Amino acid sequence: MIAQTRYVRRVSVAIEERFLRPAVMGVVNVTPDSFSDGGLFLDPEPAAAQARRLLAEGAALVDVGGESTRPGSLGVSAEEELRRVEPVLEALAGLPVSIDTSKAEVARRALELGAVMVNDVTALRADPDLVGVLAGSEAYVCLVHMLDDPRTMQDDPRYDDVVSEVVSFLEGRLAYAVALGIREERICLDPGIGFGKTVEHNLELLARLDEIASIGRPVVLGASRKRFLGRILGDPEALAGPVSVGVAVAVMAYERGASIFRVHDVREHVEALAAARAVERACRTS
Ligand code: HH2
Repeated sequence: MIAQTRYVRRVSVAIEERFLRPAVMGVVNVTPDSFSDGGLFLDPEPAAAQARRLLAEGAALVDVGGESTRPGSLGVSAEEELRRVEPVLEALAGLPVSIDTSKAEVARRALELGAVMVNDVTALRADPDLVGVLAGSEAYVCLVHMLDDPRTMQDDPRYDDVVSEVVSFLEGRLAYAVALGIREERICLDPGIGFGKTVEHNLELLARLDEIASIGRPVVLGASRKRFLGRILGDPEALAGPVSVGVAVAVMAYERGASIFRVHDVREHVEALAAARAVERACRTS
């Protein structure tokens, strides 16, 4: 008989049924160096408290990460990542948690501890063992577009047509994941705002987000607090962006078909997206 791993279970509905559009995913970075909240939630207690706060503010799930992927970052070992996230995941048992990791070992442990989603910014390219862990589980999976890796991704990123290149990348990673046993209905896709993109690339992806949605899987958007939001306002040195601009971008992305919004400021996004949804419904009925 084939041995059953402990995390084979739980989430049998399609991701779009479990996380109704628009769904907000709250960010909890258990890191010393994340670009906007690094060091704030490094200890398990404040991290778990922040996750509970974000869920109380209306997040459908929280994304817990133990490794920064900001431009230029070098990454950490699986041991260090686990040391950071394990106690937080233990404290959040029973709550809807996503693990932001590219490592099979971290994902495996997170799923054992109850995580329902694995959010991999490398779209299953960094660790060849991750796809097997996911195929053997019922976890949801987020596949993200990134040019190169965090160390080099912002070194003069170039595309002929950023949107069609991101679309064909995501279609390719979706096909790979499905071919290796991850059910399509469990997968969502993310154009990777800021992952190897200039301000203009990010804006074009947002303007033409409907083309990403046309792939047919729920689209995740992670624009929250990213530096391009500050640069839109004319500050060429901005390292992070204001909440107001992030909320505006999220609403525009919703109108173009985005489903899940990965954000640090949950209440503001939940409220703005509720308004966007009400207007969308009014359009349909008028
Ligand atoms: N962005 C970051 C991390 N994970 N996951 C998805 N699906 N989409 C994103 O855009 C995304 C992501 C980077 O933001 P943050 O976690 O706030 O910073 P850091 O990587 O410095 O921890």
